[in-house]
Amino acid sequence: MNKSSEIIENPPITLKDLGWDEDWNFLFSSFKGPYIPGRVVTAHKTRYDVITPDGIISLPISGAMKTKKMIPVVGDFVVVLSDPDTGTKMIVSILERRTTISRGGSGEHTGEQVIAANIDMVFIITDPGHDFSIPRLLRYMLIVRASGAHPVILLNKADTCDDISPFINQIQREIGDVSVFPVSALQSSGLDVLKPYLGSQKTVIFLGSSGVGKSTLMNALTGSTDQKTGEIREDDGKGRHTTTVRHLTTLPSGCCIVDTPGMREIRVWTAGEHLSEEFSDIESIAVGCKFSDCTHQNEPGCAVIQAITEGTLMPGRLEQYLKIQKEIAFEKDKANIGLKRMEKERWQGICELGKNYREKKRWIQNR
Ligand SMILES: Nc1nc2c(ncn2[C@@H]2O[C@H](COP(=O)(O)OP(=O)(O)OP(=O)(O)O)[C@@H](O)[C@H]2O)c(=O)[nH]1
Ligand SMILES: [Mg+2]
Ligand SMILES: [Zn+2]
Repeated sequence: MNKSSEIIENPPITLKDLGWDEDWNFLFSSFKGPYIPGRVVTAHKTRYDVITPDGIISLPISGAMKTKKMIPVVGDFVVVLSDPDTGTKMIVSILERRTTISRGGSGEHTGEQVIAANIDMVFIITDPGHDFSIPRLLRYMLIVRASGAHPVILLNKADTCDDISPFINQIQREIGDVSVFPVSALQSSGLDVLKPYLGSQKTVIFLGSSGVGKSTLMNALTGSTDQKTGEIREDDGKGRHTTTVRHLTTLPSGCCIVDTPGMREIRVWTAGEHLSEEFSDIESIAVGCKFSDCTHQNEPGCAVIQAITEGTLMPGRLEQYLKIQKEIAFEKDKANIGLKRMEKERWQGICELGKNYREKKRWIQNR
């Protein structure tokens, strides 16, 4: 066995089971040579578990990809170099993504952080306990809207609550255009309504805080205990998360599902148009504001403030809108600062090269 790859298992899963279709085939056909297609099922730090026609293989990425910062994520369809002469196996390219689930970078990281690719449907999972928060759900909704995937909200742990309907009503009232289903992953109840979303060749991802029951739901749907759930917890110093890596698995229906670790911080990474879409109620009222650049905070003739005074718009809704708007502007600034810093570092690098060259030249002349 060569050092660059290692066959993990040989599953009876084909790429077609994972959503490989004519369009992917077309994109792949431009790669001529000893290449095979694959789909990333788990992305580790520097290696990727990829399903290929040869089975699941743990692979590194090529040096060129590293240089271009072309980093695969779970769900990516990739091009794998599989050279029978040298035994080399590595990922050499990523096929153009149809959708990307992204968020703003957390902490030191700036810009877009891609969580997963080629996702059709997102199950945003919450519970009727301490996790329940409309602002949090709104953030997830924005992430999904910007991704091109379709959102569904699941209120898990319905068994822990005598009456779940007030929670559903509140989501429908304050978030609007999205399907909401109460389920109990632990008791495997309410799951039948999810079947239409779990069709063959579709990919679904679970998003939600740690402990809401994403992995329990994954196990309930797959009928396995493959995903570790709440009882076993790994303390990473920043919080306790049971799932630590994003992982794609398949259902007998042919649907792919991706379990993710709970998100600590949900920074929105989106263009303004998705904010307008999510808050279309405010945007349509704002058409009546006196000033076209009204910030709906203290301007005269503001139709939004008037709607709040008249009770046709909830103040909390405007508060959320303004908060997320500010956050998106901040993320953009942060990304711009990051770009400027990169540019500065690049110039520093070039200057450094120049300095080395001049020193070398001087040394040769003085010899
Ligand atoms: N009562 C009840 N408990 C549940 C339900 N679903 C999950 N749990 C429990 O909630 C705890 C957390 O479940 P997990 O599935 O590990 O949660 P998770 O969202 O995967 O968490 P992370 O991997 O940390 O992001 C476990 O103790 C589960 O047994 C449910 O429907 N009802
Ligand atoms: Mg989990
Ligand atoms: Zn206004």
